[in-house]
Amino acid sequence: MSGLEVTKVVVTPIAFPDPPLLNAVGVHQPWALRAIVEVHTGDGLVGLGETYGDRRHLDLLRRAAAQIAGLDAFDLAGLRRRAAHAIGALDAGDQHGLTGASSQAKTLLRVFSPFEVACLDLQGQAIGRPVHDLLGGKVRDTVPFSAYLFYKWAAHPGAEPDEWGEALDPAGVVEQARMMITRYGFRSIKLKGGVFEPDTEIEAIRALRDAFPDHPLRLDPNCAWTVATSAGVAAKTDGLLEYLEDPTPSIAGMAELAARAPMPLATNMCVVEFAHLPEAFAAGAVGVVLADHHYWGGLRLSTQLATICQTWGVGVSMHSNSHLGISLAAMTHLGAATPQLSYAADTHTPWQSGADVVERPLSFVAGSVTVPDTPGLGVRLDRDALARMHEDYVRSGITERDDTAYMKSLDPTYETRPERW
Ligand code: GKR
Ligand code: MG
Repeated sequence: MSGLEVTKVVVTPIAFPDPPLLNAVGVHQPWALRAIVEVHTGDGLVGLGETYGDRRHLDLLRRAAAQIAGLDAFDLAGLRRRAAHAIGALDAGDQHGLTGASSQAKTLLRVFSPFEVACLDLQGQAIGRPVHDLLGGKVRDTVPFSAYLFYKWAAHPGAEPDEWGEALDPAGVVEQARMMITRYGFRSIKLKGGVFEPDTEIEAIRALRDAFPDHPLRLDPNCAWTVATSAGVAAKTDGLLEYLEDPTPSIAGMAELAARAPMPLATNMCVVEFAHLPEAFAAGAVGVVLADHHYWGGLRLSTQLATICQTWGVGVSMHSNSHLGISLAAMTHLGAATPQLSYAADTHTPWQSGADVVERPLSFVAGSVTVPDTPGLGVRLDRDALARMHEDYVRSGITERDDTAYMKSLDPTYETRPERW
């Protein structure tokens, strides 16, 4: 298809306001970073991708972007070869400490992903079909998402309280859940833990169960607990959780725990690339893998991951980080075309208070996003918003997500370590 030759690729780092959400490694900074990828073709089509905005990742994105002009947007194998050539042996590392170990293979898939999504967006636009058709067709018309709760302060120090207020105890967590469910209609609830000692977080889970008897619940302390502590939490939350997410680090630790835990263990930290699957599945370490196309190598490889999970009797859910509407659209197409998705997907969308880089972001009705049937991803770039958010990126002076450094700047005594409890 002659018109689908890539003529230009633009990578734009952006920043948008983020509330003080607490987690096992600190607190979200006042600005969250993303990078927006535009892939342009000769006949004026623009394909979109969205990914992390951290400096080293951005550098690799730019190296890859420089190699893509001239490529046919249908040639995803060529795209991967060019991305691999562009980044060579470089490894972007994992500065966040929340999405598992890094490796060169994972770095390549993370760099490839937004370009793959943008090329699928282009392919869909060119043939007049939605991206989910390119992934094998949709198996559902709506994709369910979960209410993603965080312990949080009322405001960043020195700022006015945000609309969500403070959530530092069970009552605050329940109130946050109530607001989120009233606004968005979510039917599953996830609490980000690893902030307070485990019994305090179990109290919050019990309070959520009392307040929402029919909503499936999840707790995710991002590896803040030892195997022994995790086993204690698993016993105390028996019957309360649909899954316990990343209670403890490593495949071996999760396998030891899984043998005793009454509920499935889920992960976006110990199984984060294809090379981890054989050991983890053979050891029975995890019952649910959280797919995330941003680092599993895009939408097509994520559907393959789901098929492998199914072969091993492992469930599939979806992980998220702070993100905007291009990612939400990509997650929705992936969710639509992944029969194995057996849980509501995570999303940080409610925390972004309506900020977006797309003109009409997809929205939630009764906790789900209706799958778009328009060509491509079904979202268009809002160029004024992109320019504004890029200025915010420059003005913020933030070039890396670093929840720990921000927390330490506010509380010099703060320490973080895996298996803190
Ligand atoms: O936004 O603080 C956060 C989350 O903790 C995020 O960074 C994690 O990667 O949502 C993620 C998770 O499920 O671990
Ligand atoms: Mg997680």
